[in-house]
Amino acid sequence: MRDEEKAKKIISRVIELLIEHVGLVTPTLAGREVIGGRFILYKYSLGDLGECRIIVDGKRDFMAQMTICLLKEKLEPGILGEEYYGVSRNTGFAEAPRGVIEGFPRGQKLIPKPVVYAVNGIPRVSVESWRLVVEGLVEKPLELSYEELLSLGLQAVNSMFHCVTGWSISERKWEGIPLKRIAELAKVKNNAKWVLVESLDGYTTIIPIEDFLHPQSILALRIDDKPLSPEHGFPARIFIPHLYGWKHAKWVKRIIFLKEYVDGYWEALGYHERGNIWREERFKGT
Ligand SMILES: Nc1nc2c(c(=O)[nH]1)N[C@H]1C(S)=C(S)[C@@H](COP(=O)(O)O)O[C@H]1N2
Ligand SMILES: [Mo]
Repeated sequence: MRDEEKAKKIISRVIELLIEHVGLVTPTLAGREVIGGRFILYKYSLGDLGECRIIVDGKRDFMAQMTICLLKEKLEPGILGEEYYGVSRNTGFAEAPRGVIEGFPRGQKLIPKPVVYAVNGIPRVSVESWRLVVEGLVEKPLELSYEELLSLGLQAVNSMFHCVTGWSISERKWEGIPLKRIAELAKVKNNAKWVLVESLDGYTTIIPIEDFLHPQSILALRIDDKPLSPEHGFPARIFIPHLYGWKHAKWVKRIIFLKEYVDGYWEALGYHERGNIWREERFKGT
């Protein structure tokens, strides 16, 4: 199979480089996943070293990219070079997405119910002691309780939701605090370029400031007139209609404004810095 051949070619090159720098490594194919009907993700296990994910673009005759997740102390990312390593970089910002809830993005299929994702499990949250912390490049760090958030006033956003793996759910009524409002309350400094969101379970994701401040971006507390359910992120999750689902961190604990880009959980595994659904920004470098 052609795509698998391409993946094999990349993994052999990676292994050569690894052998040169760390010694003998044997990859074993651990899984294959079709993403967005267009990319094929091959997961190779590298034993102790971690995992190597190779993404092949089935349509264009070109090896899209790969990202390698290794024990940091064993291997510095730089040695694989930009071509082979999913180098984190700011690829610039999109024009404002045309009609955020209009149309249907390429490579997506509607399914009736969202799939629940929880890479680190579903945390139990006591809403009385839960606080949203807002810090980093702000003049006024915040610590807000659930009640305080509610009192800021909710904005409804009727929108679909799109997971990067290719499933979407139809329009729902998401309600929450505009992220722009939170940024204003914290008096975000103008050198802030990225927003790292951290969840109670340790999950993280990173969002460009432009997308964070978009008028339809909210810290969602409710869906379809009910509070979020525990598995869908109670008490609060990010909801940004024009970004893929992995940017919608559930069980949010901390919002940190940063000057420089850092990888979150999926970004470290090769997912895109921004993740705009209209530009099909699924993986870094695509
Ligand atoms: N804390 C946390 N947030 C998360 C995830 C996760 O594993 N942990 N998965 C993300 C991904 S990949 C998607 S598609 C959506 C899925 O939302 P759902 O579980 O409510 O369907 O949650 C996102 N937020
Ligand atoms: Mo996702």
